[in-house]
Amino acid sequence: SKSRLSFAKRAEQHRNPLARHLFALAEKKQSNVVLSADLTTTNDLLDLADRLGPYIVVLKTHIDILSDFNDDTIAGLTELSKKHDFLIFEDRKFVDIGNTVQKQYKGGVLRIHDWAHIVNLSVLAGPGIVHALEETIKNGDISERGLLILAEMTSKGSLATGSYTKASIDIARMYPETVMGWVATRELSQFVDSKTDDEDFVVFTTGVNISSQGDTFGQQYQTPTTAMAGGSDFLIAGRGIYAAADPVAAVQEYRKAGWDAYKARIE
Ligand code: 5BU
Repeated sequence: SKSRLSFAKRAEQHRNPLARHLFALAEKKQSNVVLSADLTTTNDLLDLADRLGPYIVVLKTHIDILSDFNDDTIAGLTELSKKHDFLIFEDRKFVDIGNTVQKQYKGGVLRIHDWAHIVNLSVLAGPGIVHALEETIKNGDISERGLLILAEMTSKGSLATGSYTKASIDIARMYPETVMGWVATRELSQFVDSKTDDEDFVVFTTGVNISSQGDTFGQQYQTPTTAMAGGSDFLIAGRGIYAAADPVAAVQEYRKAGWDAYKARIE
């Protein structure tokens, strides 16, 4: 496992350029916060991204929840990602056969591949989905694009456990050039073969909230501190930050909690 190494070291050693960029950004901004910016108008989304951009390393979007998605949405996000130096992660959760997913990733009105550095997917339908997305990435002329596999989910009763989680990791390891890591609640070291120690899959953890245990639809939270102690690398938080009375104060609190916990675990 690489969780005891510093992000600086992991940036130096990583084979994937997007992972290197991410680790370097985290060191530079002293933050491992991914803001889940689940707002539903372009104005609200861009306003939040502009105010909180300095404190985060990745902005996670659900682009299909916007009521007024248009070209300015993407122009605005792209401009803010450069202004504040954060990556964009579209939480699209691709799940179909490879041929369909390629079209959903490249085309449609959303043209996700054009603007999202990171997207995620489920391996419910087997490895073909990763093959298809990887082909789009490799054939495209945009260099920094990466995939995350949904190895676990945070909601109560999730079926992404046990052999499903293990299969997610096995498939990730088939595509190390484009799969930069997975979304999981913890390190999953029981599934990762420690013999192959040039591997360094990045762990993104959703369901992070300092002041709540969950919601009425089965969301289950842990804190930044427990997530980092469990082997997470990047903390994804939504309502805990954007729905706080003062989102700027909240993001600073999550950033400090995440960074302190990161510092405490490295060698
Ligand atoms: P919250 O407001 O911090 O609960 O938002 C969590 C976000 O992470 C939201 O955008 C979900 O769609 C997303 N999510 C999740 O909550 N749990 C998961 O297992 C995965 C994504 Br994968």
